Amino acid sequence: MDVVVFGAGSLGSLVGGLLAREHDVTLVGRAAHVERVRASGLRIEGEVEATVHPAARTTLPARADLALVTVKSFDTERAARALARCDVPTVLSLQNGLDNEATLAAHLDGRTVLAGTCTYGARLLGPGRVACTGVGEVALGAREGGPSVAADRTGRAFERAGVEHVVAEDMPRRVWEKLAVNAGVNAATALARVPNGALSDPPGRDVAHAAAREVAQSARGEGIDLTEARAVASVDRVVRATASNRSSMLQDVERGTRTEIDAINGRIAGPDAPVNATLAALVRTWEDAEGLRES
Ligand code: KPL
Repeated sequence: MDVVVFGAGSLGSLVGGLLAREHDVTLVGRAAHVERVRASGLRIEGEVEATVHPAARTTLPARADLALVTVKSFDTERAARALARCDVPTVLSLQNGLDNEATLAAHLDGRTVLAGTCTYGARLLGPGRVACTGVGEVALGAREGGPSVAADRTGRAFERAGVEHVVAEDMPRRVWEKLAVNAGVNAATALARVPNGALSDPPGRDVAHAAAREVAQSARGEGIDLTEARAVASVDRVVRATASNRSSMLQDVERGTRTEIDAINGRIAGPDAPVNATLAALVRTWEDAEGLRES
C-alpha cells in the first residue's frame, strides 16, 4: 500500500516509520528531516529499534492509497486544502483535538475521512531520528462511529506492518476521551515543565482530574457518553503508562513553537469549564509573549 504521512514530526515519523517496515511510505515534513531521511533512512530508537527507508519530501505526492494526517491541529485547514489536490481515497487523522476530521471532510468531498487516536509515545531526536518512548495503540474508525470498509482496510494495513491498533466503531467517544487526557496532561505539564508522571500525585493530579472532568461534562452536553469517572481513570492510566514522557505540548514549549492549546483546553474553555479556561489562558499568554499566535 502507498501511504503518505502528512506532518512528519514526532508522531508522524514514528507511525510512518513503523508502517514503512511493510508499506511504501512517503514522509512529508521539514527540509532538514527530509534530507536526512533521503540520505540515510529513518532511525527509530527506544522501545522499537529499526532503520527504515521511506521516501521523503517537503510537499505531498500526486497520489497515495492512504494519507495519515499528523500535522498540528492549527494546520489542519491548510493540510486539507493541500490534500484536496492529491489523489487519495482514504484520509486518517491522527491528531489532537476534536474538529480535525470535520475540517478535513469539508475540503475532501468524495473521500473517506477516518478518525484516529494514538497512544504511542514519540519524540523527534533530530533530523532522521525518532524515539519510540512507549508502545501504545492506534484506534481508528468511521468519524461518525459505526462500521467502515475503509477503516477495516486501513486496520489490515496496520496489522501487516505490526503496528498495535484497534478498528473501533465508537470513535466519537474515543476522540473525546483522548481530549480529556490531553486537556488533563498537556497544558499542566507544559506550564510546570514536568514529565507526565509528575501528575500522579497532588497538586498536579488534582488539576489534571479537574480539567478531564470538565471535558466529560462538555462531551455529555454534545451527546457523547463519557462519564467523569472514565475520563479521570483514562488520565491516570496514561500518566502511569507514559510517566517518563514529555507531553507534546511540553515539547512544543521547550522548542519554542506554537502549541495545540486552542484545539485542546481552548476548545471547551468557558464559564462551565473554568479549569480549562485558566490553563488555556496561561498557555496563550506564553504564546503571545513569544509572538507565536500571529501565523
Ligand atoms: O497525547 C499525548 C501528548 O503528549 O500529546 C499524551 C497522551 C498526553 C502523551 O504524552
